[in-house]
Amino acid sequence: MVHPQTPGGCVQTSVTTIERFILDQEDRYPEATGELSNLLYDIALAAKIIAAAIRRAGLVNILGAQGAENVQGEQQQKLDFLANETIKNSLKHTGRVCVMGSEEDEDIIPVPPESSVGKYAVLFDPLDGSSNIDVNSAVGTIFSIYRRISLEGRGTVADVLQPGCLQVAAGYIMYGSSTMLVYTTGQGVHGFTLDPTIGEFLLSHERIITPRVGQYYSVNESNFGRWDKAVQTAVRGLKGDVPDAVKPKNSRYIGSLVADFHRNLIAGGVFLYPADSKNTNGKLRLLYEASPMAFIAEQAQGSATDGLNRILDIVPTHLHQRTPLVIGSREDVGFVADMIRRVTTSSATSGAGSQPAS
Ligand code: AFP
Repeated sequence: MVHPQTPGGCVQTSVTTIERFILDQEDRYPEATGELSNLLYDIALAAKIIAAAIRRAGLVNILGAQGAENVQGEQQQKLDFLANETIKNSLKHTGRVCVMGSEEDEDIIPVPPESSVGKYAVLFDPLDGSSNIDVNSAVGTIFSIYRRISLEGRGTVADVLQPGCLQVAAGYIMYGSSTMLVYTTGQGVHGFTLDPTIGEFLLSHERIITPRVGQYYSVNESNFGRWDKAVQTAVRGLKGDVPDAVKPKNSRYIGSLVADFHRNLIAGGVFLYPADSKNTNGKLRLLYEASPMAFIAEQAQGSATDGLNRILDIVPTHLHQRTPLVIGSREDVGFVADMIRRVTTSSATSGAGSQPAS
């Protein structure tokens, strides 16, 4: 990582800020208007405000539930609310956005009538993994940007219901031991670490490539008994049941998608949130979680499926749609798909169905 103040006390005089990096990338496209670059800075600014609030959370009385429930019927945490408002306020008056969608809001979020509109639709999960907030574990923000498809006026729901393969940018901010912003505009994946002493995101991970085979599998195994036989067999395989097909992996699971995904992106691994008998379409949201992470995974040469099908090809039908997710190192995601396909086919031919194994 590049840090302006090295441990020896020597000041590093050549650093790449996120602003300079985005501008350098934009220079490669003479037709670029700069609108997307500015939108990415707007998000980076919102991230700094949220990071500062999270750092102070233990000191000021903003930890804990706010009282209201969000559209998923979950208790909204105070920091969820703050993060949601911060992002909306950072984007709605910029003239770069035509409509927004947030995991915390039931409907699309229009740009206020007094503000001009731009050509982008932005979707975000303002504070993912928020049940970890009270125990001081890593949480994150996830964002996804599409070019509008409506021709004029305020954006519409059609602008946000686009398949992930049409994203123009996606990224996440991880509020962990340090704050990191990782994004892609379809030109590779780049990571920046917030230097709190100067308040800037500095380039720390240029062109991230995820290992083809990972060392970790990440899944909430307390759901094991609720998975169908195909998923159970795949997870057993990752643990070492079929060493000829896949090297046994170590388990790591935080329960905060950004943190679990980020670790596997850097170190290699596969994250799974399959469907189960309670969450029959999986738990994670296609638009706010799966699609942006899938875009990043593919740009880092990893992959992402719903178990069988590519996430980026799914055409959403509603804002808060859920999907099963298997994401990470390419060969590991492929192994899970192979196992699911094999067990499902053999259960269908034997007439046994793919019910949970005993
Ligand atoms: P919260 O935001 O409610 O904590 O949910 C986090 C999340 O959407 C995602 O970040 C995790 O990967 C997943 O849920 C964890 O779910 P389980 O607690 O069921 O394992």
